[in-house]
Amino acid sequence: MSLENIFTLPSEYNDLRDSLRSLSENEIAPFAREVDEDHRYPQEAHDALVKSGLFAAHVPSEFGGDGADALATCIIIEEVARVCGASSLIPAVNKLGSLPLILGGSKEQKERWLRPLAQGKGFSYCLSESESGSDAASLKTKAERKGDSWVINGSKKWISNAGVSEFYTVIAQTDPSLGSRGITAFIVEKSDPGVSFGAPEKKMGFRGSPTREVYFDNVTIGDDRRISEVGKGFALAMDTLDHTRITIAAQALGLAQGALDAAKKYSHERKQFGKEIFDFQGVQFMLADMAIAVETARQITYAAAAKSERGDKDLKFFSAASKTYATDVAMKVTTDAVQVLGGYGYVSDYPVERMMRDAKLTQIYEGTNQIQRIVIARNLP
Ligand code: COS
Repeated sequence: MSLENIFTLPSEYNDLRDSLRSLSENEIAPFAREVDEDHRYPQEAHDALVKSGLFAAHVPSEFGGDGADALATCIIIEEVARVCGASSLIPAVNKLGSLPLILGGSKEQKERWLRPLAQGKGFSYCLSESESGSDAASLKTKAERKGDSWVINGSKKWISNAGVSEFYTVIAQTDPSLGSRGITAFIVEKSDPGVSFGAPEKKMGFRGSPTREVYFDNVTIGDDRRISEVGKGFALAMDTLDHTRITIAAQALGLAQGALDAAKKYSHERKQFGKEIFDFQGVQFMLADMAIAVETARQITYAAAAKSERGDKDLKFFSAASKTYATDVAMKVTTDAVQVLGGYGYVSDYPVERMMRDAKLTQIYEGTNQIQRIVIARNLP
């Protein structure tokens, strides 16, 4: 037996991290505060990611993407989140929106929507509704078969990057009498007649990423837009989340790492009682606990990503566990980073209060951490 390369990333992942680190610091970080304060989409990050082929790096190379595996995609999201949470939602949402197509679509359908995605046309995921959040199978948006077409009516809520994205995976009820077995997945385009968007939500964090309702008013599409078997859309939506909840773990990990880095730097700059505050054991213990938590979150997130790529049997457990653990870590570490910076942590001159506000959402979206614990309990090792 050899331990060579066990618990050590192969060098290509470290190289990817290095290039993302410099892209994020040079082209994304300078706008992070502004997009948060102005509640505006991070177009600079969008353009930088498209230019470097990382807008939707998970798209297989046969469809014009980078063919990044699940771990590489996590590292991309983590590194962008380390400087700007809202920008990291670009690659994360693009994977979430398009994974049902990758898992369930035909070759022609993939050709049709993945290629433009890789080139910069975003892809959002429409599952939640105003009355259907944790109980996802209770969704009411209807798709009715009319001859060769489907007619969609209803609305979806909390849709990340709505209005910016060109394409939308819509999970709709096709036979209400069948419950979760009467749900089907479709692709709707922004330009389809009958599609419209609500006003952007006024959010605590992730303010650079627009969250809006999406309305469907007699949106009539062909059967070539259906990407699941009729009645298999709920299983496809859940299968998707088993893979993408790991990207939220990666995003949380990036936020936590960014906050830890800022707190460590500040602790050496700030002097009180005649010395750096780093020299006080009270601060050292906080930084040590933050670093333990971040590194532990990284290990489970990367392990989960490898399981996603391989389709391991224990993916459901690892996916939900990594999401729960890393997002709870992000909340604690970003809050502690604010504490280390004191008054300076509480104002927007430093990024840690923004990271703390962003971290809160990671415990809520793609399934609350309470729902994750249900999934974990149902899939105990
Ligand atoms: N992969 C594939 N199929 C799955 C699945 C998964 N991970 N989870 C459930 N299914 C299937 C089940 O096999 C079952 O199919 P059959 O009826 O054919 O046996 C069906 O879906 C219903 O499953 P279940 O009864 O477990 O569904 P529940 O209504 O109890 O819901 C939870 C399960 C709570 C886990 C689900 O509703 C959920 O994840 N909720 C949170 C939603 C969410 O994350 N929202 C965030 C919005 S996306 S940003």
